[in-house]
Amino acid sequence: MTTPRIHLPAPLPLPKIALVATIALVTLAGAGTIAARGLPSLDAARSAIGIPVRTPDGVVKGQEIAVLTEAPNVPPPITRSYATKVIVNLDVTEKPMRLADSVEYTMWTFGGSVPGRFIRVREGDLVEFHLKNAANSTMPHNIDLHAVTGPGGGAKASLTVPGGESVFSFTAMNPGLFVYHCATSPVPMHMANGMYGMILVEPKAGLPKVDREFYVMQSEFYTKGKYGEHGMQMLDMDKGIDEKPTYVVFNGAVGSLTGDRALQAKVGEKVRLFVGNAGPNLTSSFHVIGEIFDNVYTEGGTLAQHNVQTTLIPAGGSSIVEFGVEQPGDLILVDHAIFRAFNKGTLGVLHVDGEKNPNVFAAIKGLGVTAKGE
Ligand SMILES: [Cu+2]
Repeated sequence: MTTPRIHLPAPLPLPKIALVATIALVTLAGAGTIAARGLPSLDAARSAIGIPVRTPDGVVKGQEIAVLTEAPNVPPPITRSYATKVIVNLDVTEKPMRLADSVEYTMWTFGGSVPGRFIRVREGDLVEFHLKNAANSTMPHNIDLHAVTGPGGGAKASLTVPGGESVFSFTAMNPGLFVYHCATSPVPMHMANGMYGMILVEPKAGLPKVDREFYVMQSEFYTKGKYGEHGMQMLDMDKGIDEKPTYVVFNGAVGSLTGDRALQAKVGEKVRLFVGNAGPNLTSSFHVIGEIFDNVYTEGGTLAQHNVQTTLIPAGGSSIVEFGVEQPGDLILVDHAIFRAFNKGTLGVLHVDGEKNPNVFAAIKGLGVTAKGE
């Protein structure tokens, strides 16, 4: 009869015993704290972030006139290291514009385009906003910028009759990518007619350098006629109330980012898209077919997410997405609520030129049918 052998672990040297005992004591103490105070990790997270009550010191150096751009262009990055007074001159005009091939719509615009002009300021800047309403406008208009801390985002102070001009000022206290829109009654009508755009408040430290920046804004149009029905189209308020858009588009029209108007980049470049969603109703599932977002500043705020396939953009919200382009070809921008992309117009192209890298992607054997350019 053999005696079963019991293998005992080698005795711990003294310093290791001390370490294990310390860890055990700290763990026990931590458990006691949780029991006594609830959820200390949440408290810790809150105190780390804080809830600042901001008070601008009013110290600004000099002044400049804001460079405003039409989508898909973005004003140049801000190189200033101090706050200044930025004068924004934005003119509201109402005019017939192309919604799709042979389809026109009387757009109400901020700066003559849909979406409205892109505004770029720096955190801490004092913005003096001049809103003019063209003399031949049929309506009063105003502006609510989500970057504004103040009544109605500036809406009340900026209500402007045809032929008039309103001026108000605000300090851009929170960095981020913000939507602006008209907030004149009836608000849904003004928004459905094209009155929206975006303002970027660059953080004091700036944004990481990239090779290309583009401005893309999704929105819906509700027309009396069906999708693609030729001629001048009128707003269908019932479709708006039912949230059943006829068109869902990027940058104000079907095909605004395809063919000759496709966005352009080269292999090896870093791309940043400032993406907004004006709604007025739908949430966007923004996706780029053939790419993965390396960075996503969720909801246009400060939190950076990584390795994202599709980012959700609420109506009246935004997202900043960044990615490196590694392979030539056409990357396709869509709302991945996919009927919108293929049947309502939410389709754009980022064309990438450059050398193929078979280590990134290689088509080995298919059905013998190769699409042009693949
Ligand atoms: Cu308006």
